Amino acid sequence: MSRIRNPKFQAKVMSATDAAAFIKDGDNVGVSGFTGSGYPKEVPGALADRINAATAAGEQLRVGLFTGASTAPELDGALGASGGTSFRTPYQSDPHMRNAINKGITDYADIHLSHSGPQVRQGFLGNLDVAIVEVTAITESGELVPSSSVGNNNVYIDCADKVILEVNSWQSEELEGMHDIYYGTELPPNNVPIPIVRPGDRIGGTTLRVDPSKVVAVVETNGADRNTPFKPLDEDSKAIAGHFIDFLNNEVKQGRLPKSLLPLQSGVGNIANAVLAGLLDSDLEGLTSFTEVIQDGMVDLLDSGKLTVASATAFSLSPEYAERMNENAASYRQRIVLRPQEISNNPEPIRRMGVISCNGLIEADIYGNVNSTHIMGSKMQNGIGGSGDFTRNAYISCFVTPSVAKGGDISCIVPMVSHHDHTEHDVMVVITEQGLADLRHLAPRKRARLIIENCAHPDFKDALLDYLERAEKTANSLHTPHDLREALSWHVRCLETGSMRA
Ligand code: 0RQ
Repeated sequence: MSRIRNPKFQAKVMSATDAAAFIKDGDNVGVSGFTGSGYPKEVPGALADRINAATAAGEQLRVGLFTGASTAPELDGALGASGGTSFRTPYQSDPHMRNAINKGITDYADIHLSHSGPQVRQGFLGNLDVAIVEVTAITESGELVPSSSVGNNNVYIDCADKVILEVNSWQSEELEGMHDIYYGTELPPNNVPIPIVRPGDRIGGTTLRVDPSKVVAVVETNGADRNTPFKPLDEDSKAIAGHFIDFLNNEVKQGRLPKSLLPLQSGVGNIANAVLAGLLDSDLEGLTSFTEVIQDGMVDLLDSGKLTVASATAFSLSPEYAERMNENAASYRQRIVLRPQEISNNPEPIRRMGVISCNGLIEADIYGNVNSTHIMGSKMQNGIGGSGDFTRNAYISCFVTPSVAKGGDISCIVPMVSHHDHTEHDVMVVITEQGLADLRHLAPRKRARLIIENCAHPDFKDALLDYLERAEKTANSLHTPHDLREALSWHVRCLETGSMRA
């Protein structure tokens, strides 16, 4: 049976090339897609072809690109390489898009994921001209069954002047029923509390609504999500996971956390996945998750029964696990809820339910400030993503990282971070393969000694301690002593020599 079950939508089926022709120079385009899942597979490539042809003919065709989060080579890759993206928001991680941002070709506004939808709705980012959204199916009554991510799709479909739908038959039809699409949010002053009390609560319907008169094109596709395999667990990521789990067990022992913990949030990437694998080997049970992405480790936890329910906005799976999800979606949809990102990442339920957050970082400083986004102060890596939504509002906020990067030339613990994403006020626990620093209740100088002692790599420990002791002698205060002439000298040295080593 066709995935397009409504005749009005059937009549709008056309090629990706014809659909892309609806996009004009200067348009803002809101697309589906979150951590490599649920992004449109064909229209963005057709748009990139048009941009390349326009450039070759000496004409201009450039668009502003809004997504849920990171996408894939067919979308951020193709549009980033074309140079036709004048503006990009929020999180991205594609090498071509990153390059366009760092070369100044693309303006990048690195907005918190929970803010991105509401800011479009509020008109802070200008008019949204076109939405391109992947769906699993269109129902008889013209509603949209979402695919492997929800992201900002509800907002983009509601706000855009024109809507292009990609109906992807690679996505399992049994995803229908997994989503919880809540239309109860209003703009201030009319907004109301979000009635989620437990991570698995369902507060909306299972489909997205669309005004059919705005739908200008429907494109049929059959392409897999990005689905990159995770790296095998190495000794460092196992050690990081071990420290994190010891910490959680101790919190339970001290009576600060219940035995089933509190809802867990886990960031993207290999280390976050390793932490989830560590939970699988632990004695912890009855766990829940209120997070933004479901990765392989979380699927294993669901399969084992240790995790009872997971709330997120998207999948980020390896090819093997994506296949498993597609085959067993009917079973997983009892235990997985996919929500719009303005809900999955919303500070209000995160704070109220007491989420335990765990995210990666680029560098942390001795006082516990964290840089998640910039290499050596200026160069954008990916973006803040949801790390701010969760960290700032978590019951216990944790960060995980290897203690060194680039073969040991760079210390991930530095005197002063070269860019601030999460301040010392928000960061409670820092974990490297060396150990864990619990910063709660500590004043800055005590934090510094603990981070250096427990988290820094042995090759950089003495130099960090030496910096701290000299700063204590020369600074204008003993509260957070810094030597401002030297605070960023490690980064300067690295830019000049390729290494932070003295
Ligand atoms: O470089 O790619 O050239 O090898 O940064 O680092 O160690 O592979 O770690 O993939 O977990 O990413 C913070 C970027 C960590 C990620 C960050 C280099 C390192 C490597 C990647 P290469 P790793 P990860 C929910 C939460 C922000 C968003 C977030 C991130 C590359 O976790 O984007 O948390 N976080 N969202 O070599 C120079 C340093 C470095 C460094 C690492 N100190 N200096 N380079 N690298 N440390 C999910 C979403 O929001 C969607």
